[in-house]
Formats: sequence, C-alpha cells, structure tokens
Amino acid sequence: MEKAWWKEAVVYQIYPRSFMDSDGDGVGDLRGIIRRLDYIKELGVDVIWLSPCYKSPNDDNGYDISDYRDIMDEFGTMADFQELLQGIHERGMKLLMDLVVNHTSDEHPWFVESRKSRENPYRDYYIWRDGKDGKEPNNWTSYFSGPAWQWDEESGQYYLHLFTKKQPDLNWENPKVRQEVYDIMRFWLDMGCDGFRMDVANLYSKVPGLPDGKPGKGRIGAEYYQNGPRIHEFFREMNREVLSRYDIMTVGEMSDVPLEEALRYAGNDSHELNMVFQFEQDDLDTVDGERWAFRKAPLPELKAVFSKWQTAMDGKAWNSLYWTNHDQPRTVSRRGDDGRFRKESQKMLYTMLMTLQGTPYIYQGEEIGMTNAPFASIEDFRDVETRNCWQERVVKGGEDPEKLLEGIRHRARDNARTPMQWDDTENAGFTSGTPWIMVNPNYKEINVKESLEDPDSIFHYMQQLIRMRKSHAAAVYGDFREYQPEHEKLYIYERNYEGQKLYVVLNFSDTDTEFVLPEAWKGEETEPLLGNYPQEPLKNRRMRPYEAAVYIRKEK
Ligand code: TEU
Repeated sequence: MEKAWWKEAVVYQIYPRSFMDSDGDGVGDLRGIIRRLDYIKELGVDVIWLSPCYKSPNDDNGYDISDYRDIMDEFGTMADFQELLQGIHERGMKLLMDLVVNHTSDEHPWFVESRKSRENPYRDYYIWRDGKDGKEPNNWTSYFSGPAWQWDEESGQYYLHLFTKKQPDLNWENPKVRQEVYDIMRFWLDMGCDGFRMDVANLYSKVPGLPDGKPGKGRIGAEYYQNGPRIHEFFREMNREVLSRYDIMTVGEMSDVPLEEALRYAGNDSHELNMVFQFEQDDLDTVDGERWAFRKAPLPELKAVFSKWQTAMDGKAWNSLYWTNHDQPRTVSRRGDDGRFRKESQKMLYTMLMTLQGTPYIYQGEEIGMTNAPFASIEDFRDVETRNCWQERVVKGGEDPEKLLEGIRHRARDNARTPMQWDDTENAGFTSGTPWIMVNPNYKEINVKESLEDPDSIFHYMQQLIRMRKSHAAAVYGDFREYQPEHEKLYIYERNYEGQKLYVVLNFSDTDTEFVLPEAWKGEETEPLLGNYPQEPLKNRRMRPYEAAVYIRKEK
C-alpha cells in the first residue's frame, strides 16, 4: 500500500454562506472564516474544503458560477481569499477548492455569448439541440424538477441543463471547453491551492445522440450521462495536463457510481482521481425513486454497503468517508438519535468514520452534533431543489402538501445549511444581521462555546479520534475484516497493518446490547484505546446505548 499525505489527512468542509458572517449582511463570508481558523485548527484537521466561493448569481448557492477567477461579492474579495489561503497554510493546513465544471451559470460570459446566435464562436461550449415534434429534444429530466431542456426564443433552440435552467451544461466534447477548464484549474493551483473537490464529476460525458431515457418514476436519462463513454478519457487527459504536475488532492463527487467504475476513477494506477464520493449509503434511504422518502436503513444494509467498499477497494483504490455534506441531512438526525442520545450516537458514528480505510470528511457543525432543523412550512426553505419540487408537485401537481413537507423536512439539503452555531447569543453568534436562512433554535444548547467548555463534548471526542487516527497507521492503512455481519445492532470489525491491530465494536441501537466476542478474537491480548463511555476490557459484555469501543492488540 503506497502512502500519501491525502490518505492520512482529515478534511473539514466549509459551506461559506452558513459558516461565519463578519459584516452583518446575514451571509457568511471569507473574513468570517479567517476569524475561525484557529478553531478549525484546534479540531486537528489537515485540509479545508471550501464549497464554491466564486462569482455567482446564487441560483444554487454558488454551484452556478459566472466568473471562475473571482470571488462572490457577498463573500469578499480576491485579497480576502489570498489572506485566507495564507492563514490556512500558516497553520499547516491545506485548501481544497470546489470545481464546478459540468455546468456554468447562464450569466457566465461564455453562455451569454453562446445564446446570442447559432453562429456564435461560443455556441459549441454548451449543448444546443433542435426540438422534436415541437417538444424538447429528448425526455431527460433535471435533478431539480421538470425537463432538462430550456427553450431559447432568440436563437430558436433548446439547451441542456441537468440542474436548474440557470445552470447550462458545458459541452465536454469540445476540446476548447476542456482546455478552458484546465486553465481555470491551473489558475488556482498556481496560486497555491492544494486540490479540488469536483462537482458531479461523473456527468461530463454524455452519450452522443442524446437518446431518450427509460421512462420511470425517478429522474429520466441518467443512463446516458452518468459515467458516460468518454469520462475516463477526460480524466486521464486532465490528469496528464494538470493534476500530475502538482502535489495535490482530488475527489470527484459522483452520485450513482458503481463499484467497478469507482475502481477506475480512483484506482492506484488509473491516473485519474485520488478518490470519489460514492452515494450508496445515501441511496439506502430512497424508496422506489422517491427523493423525499426517509426510511431509516436497517443496520445490516448500512454495514453491507460500507463493508463492501472497504473490502473491494483495499490495495486497489482509495475510499472517501463521509456521513454528510451540504446536500444531505444532519448525521445525528439521520443515522443516530438527535434526542436523548445525541452526544453518544454522534460520537459512535464518527468513531466508525475514523476507523475505516479512506479519507474522512467532516462537514461543519458535525463536530458539535448539529441536528436537522424544525422547518415549519415551505416558506422556511431556501434551496432551489426543494422550492422547484414544491412548485412542480404541490402547486402544479396538486399533491398533498403535508405529506410532501414531511419528507422534505427529513431529507432537505437546507437541514445542513442552517448557520453554524457558535454560541448562545442572538443568531447563534453567526451574524449581527438577519440570517439568510433560519437558525436552528436549539443553538442555546448546541453551540461551539458550550462544546469547548465541556471536556466530555463531541468536539473533544472528535479531537481524540483524529489524534488516534494520526498515531495509528492501522486506522488509516489497515485492511478490514468484519464479524457477525448479520447482527442487527452491532458493527464489529478489525483493522490490520504491519502487525498493528485495532478492534472496533459499535452499538447502533439505543438499548443495552449483548456483545459476544468473535471466535477469532479469543485469546488475543488487548487494551482499550478509545471509547465514548468509561472503557471496559474486550470481552463478552453488554454494550451500552450507542457505545463505541476501540481496542488495540498489546505489544509483545
Ligand atoms: O450535487 C450533486 C447532486 O446531484 C446531489 O448532491 C443532489 O444535490 C442530491 O442528490 C439531492 O438531490 C452537487 C452539489 O453538491 C450540489 O450542491 C449542487 O446543487 C449540484 O451538484 C449542482 O451543482
């Protein structure tokens, strides 16, 4: 197993809009982040991934970029950015930028040109097609409701947008587009940035001819643009021209990436990317293509997903490990217990993340156990995905609003986007103005100040976890073996690396649960390494509610 700094790193994701507001406009900004760098450093992470901070009309909170070489007005200036980068480097951390190049904003100068006429030199930067029988060129639907095509009156054609109509898809078939993207990447890397998280990175290559997709309940057309025919060629080209020339880290965000594909994108010898975010754990909640279903996946199913990726990638490719991000509900509400056992369950869940093979990603607020928000009505939501869907299904489609709202409450991306809770003062110390989205009222109890004061807090436990990972190579590089996979409440596994052995036992339930020592562990001499309750020896015993216990084999 080849060692690398990005395999040993722990990443912290910042969603700038919701992190810290320094100027009272209710929107987080770069100077706010600068103010909190010591806090992030104290947690013990190595890398900060910054969600997009480029110029943007914010139809999708910065995932619609109108200038890739400048900073969004609400977030600050290029000088602020440089100060932030320097502050990160001075503290021995690195900065991962968000690269959003499947699409641009419709306000990007390329698209402004492109839509002017069919003859415009930028026409072919995007995907334009004639209609079919007075309708869209094909039946593909957008991730954010409705058809994936928008009619443009002036030039008399449709353009493709897999996300909102203000996010037209770039035409990666055009070599000029790819060179533009590589130039943008060089711009940020030459400035000193340390890598990229690549947005919807498996959607760049569409099947030529753009055939109709298979009709069904969920999104239509995905089989013709996910992991498309030229995608690996594009990444090898990008790697040759840009990535291989810098000592950086890359992670491609890829919903619907089968294991065989991930082994190619992130394979040791693939010369593509370092790792991918795969969505299999998230997809467990979805029932029958319903985006807003909120089934809590039974533990054996969740374990099967993680164990499969652990085993299959070992020695061949590298995993990324995450529970949530700016697109997912809060971890403790989704996988743990955000009531009575909030602290215990959050600690247990992150014990798992920090004891698996791969690079762990912590989303802002997870280190203090932030929860889903009690959104009262549709007016409380800001996310374009949610609002579009409401428009389509309730306003136009006449669906039962209460039923849909219930699903949205559980699954909405806004759950992760409420402001970071810094203290128990007004607006949780996030802003002196009016926050752009509601603050979770539980900030009085759940906040950074409280967490730093409480020696038993999730924050301090997370620090211990990160330190443990850094001082035990088996936690990073060890291979993975699972026991009792059919157990409905416990996740039991070991990690082995060059004679170092870790044993992990996790209770995913809110009740005392009988733990029976696996046959293979009998007679081993072990000692407790870490846990979220007072530690007990590794033996047949009761695991307490949401207990996590990590052991290490005694040195001979
Ligand atoms: O997300 C891609 C994406 O399709 C999912 O994360 C999606 O938001 C989720 O499955 C819910 O439907 C990326 C970004 O992370 C997201 O914030 C952007 O909105 C999207 O791409 C478009 O750029």
